[in-house]
Amino acid sequence: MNAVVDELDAARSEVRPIDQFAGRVQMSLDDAYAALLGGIDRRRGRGERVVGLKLGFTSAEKAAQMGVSDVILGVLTDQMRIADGGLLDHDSLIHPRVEPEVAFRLSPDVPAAVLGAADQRLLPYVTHVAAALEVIDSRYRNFSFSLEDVVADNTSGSHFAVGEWHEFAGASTTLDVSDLAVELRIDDAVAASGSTGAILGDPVESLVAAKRLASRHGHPVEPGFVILAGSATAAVALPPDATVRVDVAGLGAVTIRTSEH
Ligand code: OOG
Ligand code: MG
Repeated sequence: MNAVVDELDAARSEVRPIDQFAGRVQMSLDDAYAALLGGIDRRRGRGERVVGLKLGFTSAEKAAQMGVSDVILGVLTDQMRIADGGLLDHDSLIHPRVEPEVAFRLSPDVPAAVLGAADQRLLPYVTHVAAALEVIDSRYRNFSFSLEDVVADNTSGSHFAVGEWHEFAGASTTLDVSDLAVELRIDDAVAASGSTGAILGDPVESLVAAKRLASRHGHPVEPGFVILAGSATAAVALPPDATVRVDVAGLGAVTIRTSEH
C-alpha cells in the first residue's frame, strides 16, 4: 500500500485532489487501514505526535450524505489541533467541510490491560467531555470515495478543535450526553443543528466502537487520548474568512476562524 500512502501524502501536502483508488487499485478494508496507519507513521517520522482517534459515519445523516454505511476510525495528531478561538489557514486545504462533534478524553492513567482490550472496560477511564468541531478535507476529487478510499485517507481527517473540558465520569456521577442540542454556526447563521443522540444513539457508543475498531485494525490507544465521537449532522462547506462556532447544550462552545484567500 506504499503507493497509496505516497499519493495521499502528496495530495495533502500539495493541496491537490487525486482520483479515488476504487476502480484503479485493488484495496481491501484491511489494506486501507494499513495505508491509514502507514500515513500516520510517515507523519510521526516528520515529528508529529499522535494525540487521539476519530470516529466517522456514526450518524445516519453523515453516512447518507457520503453514501457509506460502516463506522470508521481515523487518527488525530498534534499538528491537526487548532486551539479554541484559533485560526485555520484555508489555503492549506483542498475543499474543507466542518462538522459539529463531541470529544472525550481518556485518563492519563489507563492501565495497559484496558488499553489492549476490545471491550467496554475503557469507559470508567473516560474522564472528560467537551464540545468539539472537526474540519474534514478529503484528498479525493469531488469529495467522493468508497469506504476503502476514505479509510486509507485517514477518514478525511484534517483538523479539530475542542472547547472547555467538563468532568465526565467523576467519583459519583456520569454526565448524560445522550441527547444534547447541537448547533453549528458560520458567521452567526445556523448552518446545521441536531442532537448528540444522532451519534449512535449516544456518543458514548462511539467509545465502544473506537475500542473495537482499534483492536481489530491496530490503531494506537494511549492514556490521555482525545476521541472524537463523530459528527452529529451532515458536514457543511467551510468558507474562507469566516468564524465557525459549535454549541453543545450543557458543554459550551468551541470556535475557530478561517483565513482569507
Ligand atoms: C469522512 C469522515 C466522516 C464523521 O464525523 O462522520 C467523519 C467524510 O465524510 O469525509 O468525520
Ligand atoms: Mg468527523
